[in-house]
Amino acid sequence: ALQQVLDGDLDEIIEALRVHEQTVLLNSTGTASVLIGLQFGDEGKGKLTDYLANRYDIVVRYQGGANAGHTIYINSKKFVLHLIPSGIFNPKCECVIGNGVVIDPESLLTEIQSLEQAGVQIHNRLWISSNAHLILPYHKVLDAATEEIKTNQKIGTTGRGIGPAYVDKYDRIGIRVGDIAHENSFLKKLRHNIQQKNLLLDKIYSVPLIKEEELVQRYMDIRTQLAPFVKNTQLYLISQMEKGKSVLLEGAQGSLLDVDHGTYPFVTSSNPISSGACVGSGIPPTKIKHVLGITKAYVTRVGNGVFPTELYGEVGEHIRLKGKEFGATTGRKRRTGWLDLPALKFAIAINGVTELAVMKLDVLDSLDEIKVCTHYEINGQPINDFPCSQYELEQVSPIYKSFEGWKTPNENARTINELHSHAKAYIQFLEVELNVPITIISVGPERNQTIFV
Ligand code: 2SA
Ligand code: MG
Repeated sequence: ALQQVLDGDLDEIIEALRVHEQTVLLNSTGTASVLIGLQFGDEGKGKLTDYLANRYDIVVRYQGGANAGHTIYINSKKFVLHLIPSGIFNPKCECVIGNGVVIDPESLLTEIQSLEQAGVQIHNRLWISSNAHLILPYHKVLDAATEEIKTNQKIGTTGRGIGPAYVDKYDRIGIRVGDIAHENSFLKKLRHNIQQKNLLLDKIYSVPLIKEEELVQRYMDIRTQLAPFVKNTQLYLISQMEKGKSVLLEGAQGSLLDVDHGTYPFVTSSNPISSGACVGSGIPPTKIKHVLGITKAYVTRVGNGVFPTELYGEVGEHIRLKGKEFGATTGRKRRTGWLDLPALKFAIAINGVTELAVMKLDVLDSLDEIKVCTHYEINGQPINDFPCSQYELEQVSPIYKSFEGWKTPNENARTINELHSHAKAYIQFLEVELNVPITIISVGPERNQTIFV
């Protein structure tokens, strides 16, 4: 079979890959798949996780926290999830918030409540890792205060306390979800941390302090509300997989925001990439059979940091409005730009992507011209690799290939052949350039506006 592939032309190779990967996706018994954003977040992970969840038994979040905003439309009703995995709308799916996530319990309880009000069953379907760290109110105060004192390089965080909570985790002073089970030691840790943080807030940042008694009282109540959800999810996941259950690991943010591999320092404080899924869930790498990479048909970025293909004029604004490109957590305007193949190839490589989904193709529907950055140049010299350093990335000039727009709505297309021929040519160009089969194309926010190639 390999020889056949080697002897074949590109189309046949892509076809062979596609058939192989779809088999993996459908036969995921006892294995795990990772669904991961290949850009700066907001690629459409929420929509696809919801769409694919009916093929899996368990959906897991493995990093990040309530900075994420996963938007899902079901029958024109919009839901935004921040912590709860996007499998929650599929009643037969269980959902797990893994050990790698930092959990703001107040935000989680609000989310649980609003889903329950919408008729979604949460109890006995949602499990939270006892090893996940808590985000406490002082982390949010510190998030804002550390941004405030940065004079030139503000990251543009979501203010959800993500960075400071991970700092405490790696400083080994964090409080974990499992700690709530032991009242006395929990309260001792909590009081100690509040007092330490208040020293910082007072002496370094000169901002209002955390009210210790008020916070402790609030958390006495939160403790009891969280308790029913807490589990050793690491072992639970492994044992469920041994019984043949399949798992979908849902990334948050995106590969270029990864703290190790992204556009540091303008990144988040976790590892969204596929290998982070193992660390953040306890699932061993040998169980991951499938990595679905998600890209939009263009690029957005919210927060600061380099963005080589950014659009500043009318076209950028058009994409923002048509694509509803506003932060799902903070409401901030997302920056918009043309698809960037060097960045995408890099993300595909570090994630080991086995198949690709292209989202929001419909957003480009009314443009006269569509551009794709095929490579970069620095001082007129082409460069092949996506630069690691922020400094070098700031020097690159994107070189574009231009496509004639299709100027026809594609939102009703349900097969690739129902796409306008120019839109189909755009997808085929990407598939060949990226050398990964494109198996999903999204042409609108609703579940049914999805083409399975
Ligand atoms: P943080 O808060 O410490 O994680 O911020 C660090 C950087 O990571 C970016 N970041 C995000 N980028 C895109 N989408 C995210 N979620 C929300 C959304 C964002 C929002 O879905 O729209 O509502 O603003 C997300 N979360 C973190 C962040 O912008 C910083 O650049
Ligand atoms: Mg989002």
